[in-house]
Amino acid sequence: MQGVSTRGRAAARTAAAAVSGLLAGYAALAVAELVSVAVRPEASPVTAVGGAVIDRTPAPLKDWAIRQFGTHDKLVLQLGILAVLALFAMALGVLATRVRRTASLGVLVVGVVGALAATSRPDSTEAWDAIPSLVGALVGAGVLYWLVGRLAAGTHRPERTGEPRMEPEPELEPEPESEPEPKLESQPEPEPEPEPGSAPAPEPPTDTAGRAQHAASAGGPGRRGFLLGAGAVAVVSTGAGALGRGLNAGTAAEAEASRAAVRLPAPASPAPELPRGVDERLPGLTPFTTPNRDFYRVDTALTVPRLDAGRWRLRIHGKGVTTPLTLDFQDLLRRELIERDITMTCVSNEVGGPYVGSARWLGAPMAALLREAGVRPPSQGGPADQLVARSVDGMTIGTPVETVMDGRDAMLAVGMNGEPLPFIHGFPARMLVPGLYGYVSACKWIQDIELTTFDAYDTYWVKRSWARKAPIKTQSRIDTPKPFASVKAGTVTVAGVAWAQHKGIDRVEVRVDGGRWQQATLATEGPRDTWRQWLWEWPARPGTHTLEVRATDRTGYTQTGKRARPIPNGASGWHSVVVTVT
Ligand SMILES: Nc1nc2c(c(=O)[nH]1)N[C@H]1C(S)=C(S)[C@@H](COP(=O)(O)O)O[C@H]1N2
Ligand SMILES: [Mo]
Repeated sequence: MQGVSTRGRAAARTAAAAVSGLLAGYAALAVAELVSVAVRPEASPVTAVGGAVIDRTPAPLKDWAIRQFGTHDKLVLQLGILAVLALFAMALGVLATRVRRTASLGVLVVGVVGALAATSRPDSTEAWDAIPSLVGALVGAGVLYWLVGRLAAGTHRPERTGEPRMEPEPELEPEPESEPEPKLESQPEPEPEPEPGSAPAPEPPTDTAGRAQHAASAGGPGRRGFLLGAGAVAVVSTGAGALGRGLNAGTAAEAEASRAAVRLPAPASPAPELPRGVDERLPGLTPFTTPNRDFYRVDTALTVPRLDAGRWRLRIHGKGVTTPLTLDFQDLLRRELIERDITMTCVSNEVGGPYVGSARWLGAPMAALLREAGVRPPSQGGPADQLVARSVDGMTIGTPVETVMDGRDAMLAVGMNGEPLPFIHGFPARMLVPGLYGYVSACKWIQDIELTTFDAYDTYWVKRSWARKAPIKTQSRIDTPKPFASVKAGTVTVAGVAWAQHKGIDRVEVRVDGGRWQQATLATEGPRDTWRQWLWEWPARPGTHTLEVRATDRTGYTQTGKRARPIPNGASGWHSVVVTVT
């Protein structure tokens, strides 16, 4: 039975080594979190690596992730990164029992990857962003080296006194990695580290088993020494991490206080009152105005920027700007604000998808601001045809200057449905341009507007093969009945929304099983930049049926049935829903 218990001890030792690796990783992340307080929260490694992964994810995979996980995609990504790190850390821990220094260097290499990710983020302007990852990794490497040293000491260098060792190992066994221990009779020659790709050692490495066996005679003290060390690392790391979290949260709390203190002024130009009939209020039908808590969110930010309105500035500068401007939040609030109902849509929205929402926005008109800065649209001889908005998190969004100045209600929004912008929707200010997809118009957490040309500069998504210009495509969606719903034969109300922002919806038609298109009833028309509800009473007969919808906008254009993926300039095709009638 000796063999079995030896193997049991070897397993326990491997487990302890894996735990050492985990603790080293935990310590590294905790310290990095703490150090990121001094740099910026976005420079903490998981956020940085996550951001770098997002930037490099091919569009189809990104679309897939959004489809699979919806708004949880970022959480899933972070958990995934943590899982990979945990596996890696455990492997390094186990490796460290053989080659302690090499494994500890491995931790440093992971730190360098984190540092590179942090400095390669678009919002990273300073090499400082590397510091949290590097410092964290140094600490992690030290912890691994130390803990595994205690483990080794516990298993094959028992204290003669039988007392647990409380102080760190006497700066431990000098390398080479293979132990220069007085050889125990039972132990084979120290094995050289295998070459990458070399044949596996003919014998399983027995030093672990040998040490474990020896540990049996060593008894508890070594194990206790390791456990004390491990416990200390866990406690100190948790403290450091919590402190880091707390301090980062403190900054966030200031931002929250600044948002709570905002008093939105009354608009100089209030939103036209919505006719009652714009909202049919049918069960299952999307409401005309989307409450803030239900409004879709699409962005690349792993940590939502929480800006202090008091410190916020917006710069307007670039080609053809005769008077560069720098505005603070109060400057913006003091302007003649407009209030408008506007329906926003994401270019990533699939036919029938959820990334569309309508809110009542309050903001400063952009055309007036640009004119004050001396900007003229290209049609009046201005030299800049592209307006590039930059956010504090490094997003760049390019909009045609002509469109921003063509008379539509392009604005720097500060209010959404009667409250300051929620943080996730861009507090303290964001851009909105009715009629354009968000990625070419709706910069959140905006801090800079540069006038330039489309020839001179490609923005974030354009670099990733999305279109430079992207007006929203006329679309319609069936909200009820839901796909694969089962409904009772008789009159079934089919209803949904249709949108063609800045054009307006003229007609919606529905057909069943590829039959004749039939006119749907339109809800009362709202402002031109909003969507429009529609409904159709369907005399439903038993069986499985396919419902399809298409809209015609006020330019006379009828939605094409030709299916297109969202990339490069928005999905097209008719939304269809299969239902069973019983
Ligand atoms: N800073 C920043 N602004 C951004 C984005 C982003 O990733 N970062 N995404 C854009 C996209 S693709 C869309 S569709 C809208 C979504 O705005 P919402 O999240 O408020 O609905 O924001 C736009 N503004
Ligand atoms: Mo989007």
